[in-house]
Amino acid sequence: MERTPHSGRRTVGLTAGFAAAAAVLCAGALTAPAHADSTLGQLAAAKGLYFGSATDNPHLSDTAYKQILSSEFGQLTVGNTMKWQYTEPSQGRFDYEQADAIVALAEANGQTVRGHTLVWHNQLPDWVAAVPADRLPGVMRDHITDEVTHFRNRVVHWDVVNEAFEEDGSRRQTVFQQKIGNGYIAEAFKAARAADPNVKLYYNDYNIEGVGPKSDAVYEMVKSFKQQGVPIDGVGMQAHLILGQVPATMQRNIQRFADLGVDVAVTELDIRMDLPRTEAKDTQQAGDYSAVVKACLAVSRCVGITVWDFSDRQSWVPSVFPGQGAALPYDENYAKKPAYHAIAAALGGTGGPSPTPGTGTCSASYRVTSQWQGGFTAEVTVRNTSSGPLGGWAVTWTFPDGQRIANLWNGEATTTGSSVRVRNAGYNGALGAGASTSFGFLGSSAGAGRVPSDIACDRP
Ligand code: 9MR
Repeated sequence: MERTPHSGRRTVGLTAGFAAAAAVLCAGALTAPAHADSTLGQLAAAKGLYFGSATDNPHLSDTAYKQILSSEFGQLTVGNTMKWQYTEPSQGRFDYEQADAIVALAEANGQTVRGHTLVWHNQLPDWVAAVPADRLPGVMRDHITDEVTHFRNRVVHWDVVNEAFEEDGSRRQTVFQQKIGNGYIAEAFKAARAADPNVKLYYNDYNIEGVGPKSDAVYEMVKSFKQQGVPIDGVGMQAHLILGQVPATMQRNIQRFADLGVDVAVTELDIRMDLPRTEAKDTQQAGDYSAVVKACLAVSRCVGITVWDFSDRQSWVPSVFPGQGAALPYDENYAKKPAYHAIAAALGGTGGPSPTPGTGTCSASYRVTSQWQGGFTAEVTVRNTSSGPLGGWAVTWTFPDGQRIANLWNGEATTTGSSVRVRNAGYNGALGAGASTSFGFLGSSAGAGRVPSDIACDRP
């Protein structure tokens, strides 16, 4: 598809890509192995879009987390601390300290920032609901003006209004809807434009990824904004998706918004599953992530994709949907999951094993992650202990207490009696100097049994 110099993807994507590449070059000089695989941010930038992650202030004290956040992504979204509750906790008292910390980190890393979010019914301080109807438009405008002005030239997109529609396409009865009426969304966009003529202004919502009553309603709103000259530049499709349920109409839906003359961004992507993870679910999830990336890539005005944090350790999903989770491309221990490799492959990366076997050496460590009557889960971390590349690995051990593997992910197991040999999967064999990956399994036995004493790692 033809990409014009005026398309949103070209403008935003190249800026992000350039910056991300520069950041990685700097990091590379200090720590990265010479032949490190391209990051998701770099792969996306090469295709003219960004690939980013949401983050939140408390996570940044975890160094392993921060290292991946800083190196892998071309864009960050401030997951919480740009919301009204944090930025104007009482009327006229503005506080950007926490959001500034994330923006400063992004700037230091050469990452762009999406601003999220100015007007939303959630995480709204109580005082706003108490403002009389005739004063609420002014209060809303003041909030937008102050925040957009504060972050002028530091964020590339603003989610101006978030989640204003119900599933049936009617307006959500928020305090803004009830006290200001239908016009509040247009008023919010006008205030944001007045405060920053350059930032891209987005309407953002969930369950608008496919064609349906809710996305139809957003479509009609965008169409009428365009007709009336209300300043809108983009639509954010959050994409909090369920395993196996990427809407078949996603690409067509992105395209119809693009055809109205706005950009589209996938703003909060995660794909949740019923726990526990299994190899089959991981494979399905990898295919689902790939489908989303391909739908975006197919439309030139789809400017980028953001995951709603990158690791299952920080995901919002388990706390809101009990029994569900494992929604992100990295696991709780920051190992890349099949979803990660599928995203990389969809973005044009190799997504497979290194073509050279490598000369490195490796180590393996075995850890029981949970246990119950009759079963357990364990995780084995494989590390390239040499200063050269490792093209593949095989881990062996003997179960001391009659344990059996019921289901194993991120590797291929062969067992003979109590002897086990696990080879890398197609996508996690190549490890740069010092890098690590992990595989896991569900085992059966009375309890977890003892940890094997003869665990060893070698090239296959
Ligand atoms: O990830 C955010 C979580 O930490 C907050 O507790 C939650 C409060 O509603 O908001 C989460 O982020 C939401 C985002 O701002 C808007 N779309 C849905 C996201 C997940 O709930």
